[in-house]
Amino acid sequence: PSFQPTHPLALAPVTSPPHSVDGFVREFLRELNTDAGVTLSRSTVNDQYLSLARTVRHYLSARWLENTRKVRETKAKMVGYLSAEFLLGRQLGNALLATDLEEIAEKALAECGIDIATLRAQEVEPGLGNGGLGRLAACFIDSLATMGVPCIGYGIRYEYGIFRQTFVDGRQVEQPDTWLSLGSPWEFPHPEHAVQVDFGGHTETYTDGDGVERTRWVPAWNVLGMPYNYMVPGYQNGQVNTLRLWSAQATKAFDLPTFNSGDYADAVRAQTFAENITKVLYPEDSTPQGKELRLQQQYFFVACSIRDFLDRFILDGDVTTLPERVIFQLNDTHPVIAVPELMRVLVDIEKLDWDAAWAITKQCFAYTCHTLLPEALEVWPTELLGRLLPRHLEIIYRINDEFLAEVRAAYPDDELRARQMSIIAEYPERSVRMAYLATVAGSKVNGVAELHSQLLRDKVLHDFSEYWPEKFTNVTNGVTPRRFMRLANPGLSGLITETLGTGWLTDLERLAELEPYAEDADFRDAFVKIKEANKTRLYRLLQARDGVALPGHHLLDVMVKRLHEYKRQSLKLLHIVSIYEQIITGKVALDQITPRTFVFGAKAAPGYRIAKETIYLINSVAKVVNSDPLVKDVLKVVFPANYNVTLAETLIPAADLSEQISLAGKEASGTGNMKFALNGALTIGTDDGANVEIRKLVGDEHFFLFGLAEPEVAELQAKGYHPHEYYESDPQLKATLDLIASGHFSGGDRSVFEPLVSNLLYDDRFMALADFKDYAEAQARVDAAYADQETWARSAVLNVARSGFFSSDRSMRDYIDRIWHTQPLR
Ligand code: B1N
Repeated sequence: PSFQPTHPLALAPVTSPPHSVDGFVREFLRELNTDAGVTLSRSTVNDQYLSLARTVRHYLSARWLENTRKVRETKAKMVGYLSAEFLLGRQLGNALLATDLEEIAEKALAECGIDIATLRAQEVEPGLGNGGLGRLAACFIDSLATMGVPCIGYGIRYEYGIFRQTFVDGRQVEQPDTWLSLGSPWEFPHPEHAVQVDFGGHTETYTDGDGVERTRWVPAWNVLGMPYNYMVPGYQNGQVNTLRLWSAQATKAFDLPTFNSGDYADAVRAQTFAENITKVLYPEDSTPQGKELRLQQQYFFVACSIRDFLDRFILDGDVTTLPERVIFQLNDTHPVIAVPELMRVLVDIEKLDWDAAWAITKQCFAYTCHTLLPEALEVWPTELLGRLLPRHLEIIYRINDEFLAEVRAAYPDDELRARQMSIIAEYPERSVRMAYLATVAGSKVNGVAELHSQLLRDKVLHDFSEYWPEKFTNVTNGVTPRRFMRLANPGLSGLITETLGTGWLTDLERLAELEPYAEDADFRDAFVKIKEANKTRLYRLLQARDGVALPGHHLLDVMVKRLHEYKRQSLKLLHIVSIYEQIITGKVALDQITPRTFVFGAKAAPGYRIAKETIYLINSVAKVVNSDPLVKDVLKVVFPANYNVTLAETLIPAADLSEQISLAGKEASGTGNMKFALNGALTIGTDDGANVEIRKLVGDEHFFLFGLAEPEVAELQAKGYHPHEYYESDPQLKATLDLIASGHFSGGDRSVFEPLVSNLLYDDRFMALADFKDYAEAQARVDAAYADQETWARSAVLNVARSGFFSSDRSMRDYIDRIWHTQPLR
């Protein structure tokens, strides 16, 4: 739209409100009065929070509008980060930090008689992700904004994010996450940019005006994609990028016929049907269920996103310029249906010929794989995909035919190889292997840590890496130091700034300059005091939130991550039960025990039986241990419900010991491991994922390594793994498992944990028993190290000093150099 304003204010550029306490107060009260429609004296905490959020937002708007304009005008190449999950965490603190308004806002609110901490606590975090994958997306967009690189994140605005976990008698009970119910001040709906998305129906061929044979899709139904924009502010640099999340609504075309036929109830049902698509986040982490609604979600958001990008950034309509304007990064296989979608748009709608369209498409995508677990690699039955997206299935078949022709030409007489590499699997049912489709289409394929990328090349995508060695690369994950250091750990951040000056938060390798201070007793002292204060802060929170009281002087041993067998929470639990068993049987004296508090945080996918039983076992052990007077001074086990980003921000800075104990070769990277190291916890871990790189950087003496290495795991698997043999040959392991089986933690009922114990004894897919002894020995080394507080503090400081590599800014630089080839604005 173009029109000519005449008022001088309308002609001037948009400006920010004054950066002063008075300016802020004025802006805040105006929000409260005109938007919330209340006076200060009558306002609720929620009114105040919403108004504060909107006030902070005002300070970002001008730069946001300016950035978007500049990207359009300069035709800068953008990153289009396509992700089904963005686990953002609370927005207020980050927005205040980005705008450098923390002090001003605090003072301004104090002058209004409001404690800003109360308002901060009012925010419900948008839990639009499951775990590491979704949080990684959030860290990446933070880093890109901070580096001034134009990026648009595209995802789904789930009405219900990851479920709220509660415990009822020790068992997980899921509650809906109603994050939108008190208002969502950070989002801007843009109904004028809504996009129609089609589904179902059939395809037909026709001859166009030029006599060319073409295909068109005749869909059966459609929904409307409603975009909601979120600001993604860079750290104090004036850059604001956009995150655009899509919400599904009924289209008029969809419900009007029913409505007109007089069946009002059915018309409303139609609306509900459409809205179902973005109703809820699938709560499986790493093991997605092949549900039709999930495929609908995936297609829905990528179809909206591609249409949106073309409409808003390819203003001259010349789609052949697309590779100069965007690189779409596929965050795992969840958005991979974008590949046939772009082909459909280019061939069927833009009327490009197939080869030209394919040449463009191949340049526009790159693929990140986040797993190695075979059950986590998404496949869609062709029956389902063809029913929902008939044209896309045809396109996938053609991509596959042409690809296999290439493979057969490159490897004549090797039909087995061609079949192995086919995008279409024939068994157990004909289906589309989304990871193969992404690999064929992507300009690059990357894993998320050195070891993971190596295993991708050697195993999961072996034939592909042989065929296209240059396509494969690694980008080790990272985390944003703004949220996970500066916001989560203001104490440590203050000490670092006092010591190094400013600048390290956007140049995290500068933490290396802390190295000499590991030898400085005053510095270590300050460091230890901060750790203690962080523990106190955590214990206050857990007291208020979960009603648990914890002793101050224990070693704080933390395992927080999704509950999954491969991550081996059960191994941690065996260690705890083993210590407890040794105490109650008198094998060790109490004064030999290092007092420890064990913290678990973990959600289990609602349908994951063993995971839920493990939660119940942890809570059952906690109950017995915590109420046993014999061990009350040395052992505490706590499992606060509903671990999320907000809790992580208080928990991680308090930890002494970080548990990263997955079976080697199973955890693609891990990112919690990095957050702990950066906050001065020492790691006990296997040689897995990014642990390998953490250990290499911090040094063996400052890392507690244990367990089988990946090649040993493969070897043991090949020769046959018999967990029962470990049980028989290790008396302490036997005593530990026997105590659980005896009913000691289940009021004498031996049947309760029988399935879990049997699973460990006779199956143990992730070899917890094989690693138990070595784990216990490594824990003994932890105790010994902790006994010397000076040495421990030195190691903790060195962990911080040597972990600068794990900033997501560095990950972004790697993506830019190796994959995206984009530039910062200006
Ligand atoms: O992605 C993280 C890694 O640090 C973790 O090691 C990895 O486990 C995690 C299906 C996933 N891989 N796959 C998923 C999530 C949801 C879903 O529906 C799979 N998450 C990971 C970041 O690279």
